[in-house]
Amino acid sequence: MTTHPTPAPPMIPAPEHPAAVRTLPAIDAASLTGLKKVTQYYVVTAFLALLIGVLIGPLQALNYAGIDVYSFPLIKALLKSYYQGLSLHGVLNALVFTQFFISGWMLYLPARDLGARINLKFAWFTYLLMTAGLLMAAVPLLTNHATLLYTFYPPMQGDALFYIGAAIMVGSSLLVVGQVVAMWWAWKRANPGRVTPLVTFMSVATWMMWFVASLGIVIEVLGLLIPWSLGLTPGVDPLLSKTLFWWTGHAIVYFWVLPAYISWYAFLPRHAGGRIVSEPLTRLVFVIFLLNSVPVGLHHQFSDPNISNLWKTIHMFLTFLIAVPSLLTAFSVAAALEDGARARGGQGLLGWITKLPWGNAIFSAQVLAMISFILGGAGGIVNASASFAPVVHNTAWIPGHFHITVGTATTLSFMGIALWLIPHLTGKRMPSMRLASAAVWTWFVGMMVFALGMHWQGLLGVTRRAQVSATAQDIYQTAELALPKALTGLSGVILLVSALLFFYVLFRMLLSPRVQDPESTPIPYSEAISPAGEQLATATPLVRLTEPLMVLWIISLLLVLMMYGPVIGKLLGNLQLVPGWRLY
Ligand code: HEM
Ligand SMILES: [Cu+2]
Repeated sequence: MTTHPTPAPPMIPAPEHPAAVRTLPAIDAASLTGLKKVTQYYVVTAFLALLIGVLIGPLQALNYAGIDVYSFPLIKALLKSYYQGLSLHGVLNALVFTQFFISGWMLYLPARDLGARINLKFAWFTYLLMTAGLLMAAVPLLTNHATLLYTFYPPMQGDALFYIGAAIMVGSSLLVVGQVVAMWWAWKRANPGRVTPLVTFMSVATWMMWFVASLGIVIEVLGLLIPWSLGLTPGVDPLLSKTLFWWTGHAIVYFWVLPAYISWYAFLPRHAGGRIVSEPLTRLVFVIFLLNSVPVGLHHQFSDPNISNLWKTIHMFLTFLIAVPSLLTAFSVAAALEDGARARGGQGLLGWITKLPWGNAIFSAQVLAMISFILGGAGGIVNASASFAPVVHNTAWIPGHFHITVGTATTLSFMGIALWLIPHLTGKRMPSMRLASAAVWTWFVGMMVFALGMHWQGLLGVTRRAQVSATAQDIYQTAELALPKALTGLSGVILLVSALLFFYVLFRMLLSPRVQDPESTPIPYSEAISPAGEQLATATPLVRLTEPLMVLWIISLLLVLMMYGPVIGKLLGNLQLVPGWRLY
């Protein structure tokens, strides 16, 4: 039985999926409305950030097509330099959009899954604090006082306000971790012996992973960058900072994709009329991510001094290992879709694919996102290999890679999810499936063309983070670059059209009146072919092994300390403090 106080009528039915929790009372209508409102604020803030961030992208694509638009009066009035635009693009898209969307999404899902009545005041406080941090960091970004690119590597130095705002924004996400873990723990105590429902399990494991991952950047910003930018310390050690940055910086990519995995596993089968293949396997995948996502960051530092090759190699192998749960995901989700397609009469070895609901933008966005992720993941293995890394490191290949991972696997999934989530939160209706589909397919095509152009340019040695269109060096004018440059420029145009279509659909939906009961668009829970069951006593060993997330959380923290302790210890023993630079 539950410990929640004073249930108030009227009641909203609990989720209809088989693993739904029946011992908690249904969440009451007022709290549900409140929960939906705060989630909506997170999601809308996220998409506002994406809107601004994405509008800068095509300018950069034109740069890599050899076309310099940064001296145009309008653009000059808005952006002081290519690099200010690039800093805004990276921060708004990769850090702000993702974190806000995920905070709303992974607060809402477990609360609904468990039927828990959360502390709404705390949820609003967290949202407002996160937004305050964002606005603080935005001031120096917009005034060209923090043109540091989204990695803000020292000794490049920005205004203290940027680091303080970023710390508050990232720190607020840890409050969401606290709220969700506490919610789950209260449920555990109220339901001894029960198996955690799958969506909650995936959300809690992801938040736990993010907590361990975030420690690197939290230590970097609080311990090194803020005191340094305030002039309290004489200098900063760039290598130590960079190492702490990549402690978080690689794992953050799993913080970006796992929330999409939740949807691919739990909801995507439903859109296709299929079932989750195996809940126990899904739980295993998330546990591997919890344990193995973080101690891999040195694959970003193969060429850095004062870090031994032994540790670089260990991190490299751990990176290869973390490809395994993604492969498990690709096969499981494909099987779930095949299950749906065959139920709809699909036949043949591959013929079933034609029976999938490709015209449904909610579905196609997420499947195209997955396809993109398969290609991106393959490229990731190349990036992480010590032997290949020197070929692609810091070339256009790298942005080519992460636009088909975070820029498509995550972004396109969130776009697709928004198409049902916003009606579900607000009772508003999606205005046009055709326009939404057009947005989704053009995003996919645009990003595929972009990836082709950028990977190709990278292999030919074009550097990333360079205003190549404004340089006099004819190395960037050779004939062999003509085609990849043209492809990159073309992709920028396709993606601009796609973004305009998507945001048109999104804002028309948001600005329209409420026309239906929000709950008439349900959370698309899928059934499972092989469920985890409800009671631990009768569950399989795999389910029982994956249930104690608290213990696994501690193990994951210890693993990170083991894999980073000696590396950071050595750097601390040989500190090299240097003063800050402003290059902008
Ligand atoms: C309209 C779509 C987009 C286009 C045309 C685009 C284009 C580009 C280009 C050409 C670069 C490389 C710039 C350089 O290295 O000098 C870049 C960098 C980047 N983009 Fe995008 N992008 C788009 C959307 C996105 C999205 C959706 C995300 C993430 C959610 C994203 C995240 C990033 C990040 C993190 C960087 C690296 C910034 C840095 O190096 O500091 N982009 N983008
Ligand atoms: Cu990485």
